[in-house]
Amino acid sequence: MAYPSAMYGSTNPGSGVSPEIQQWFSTVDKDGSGQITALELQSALANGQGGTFSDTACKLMIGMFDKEKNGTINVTEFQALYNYINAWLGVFRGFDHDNSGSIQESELNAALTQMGYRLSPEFIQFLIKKSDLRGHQSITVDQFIVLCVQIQRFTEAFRTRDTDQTGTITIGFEDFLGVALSCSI
Ligand SMILES: [Ca+2]
Repeated sequence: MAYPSAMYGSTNPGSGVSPEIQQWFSTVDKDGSGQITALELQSALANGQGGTFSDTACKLMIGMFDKEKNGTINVTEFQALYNYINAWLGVFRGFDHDNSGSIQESELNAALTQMGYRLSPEFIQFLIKKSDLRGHQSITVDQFIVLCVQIQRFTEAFRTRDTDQTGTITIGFEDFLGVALSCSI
């Protein structure tokens, strides 16, 4: 088993918020509270990216950038999230070789291989099936983000326990439950 290099982009938003982001944020933040929820984010992504992101993907991303852990993000966090999504869109487009707008088995295999994972064809098929519940044999960009983030979280949890780097760990029951419940989305 080979470990991937870090996939997270910087979550540091830097100092300024661009006018474009500020404007988009204001449109989404209908009540002007200065905070947006996963639900509001979902409507923004539906309008802004020409597709609808799943509840799971929106909650995942809000959770990643919501520093106060109150389920909402402010404009600075929104900009970091926006950059993060754009980076993922770039990765996704790079691996969608046939420009179908979705990732097929061979494309997912290429993507995960480039990220440093060595996974069997059977496991790649399992990942596709798990993401694509309607049996369409392909995954969308938000499913791709959720999948990659989840794999990365579990990999990180595994790596910290695989101290001798053999690709095998012994794990206690409670530790196992802790990993499963904290890494799942
Ligand atoms: Ca494709």
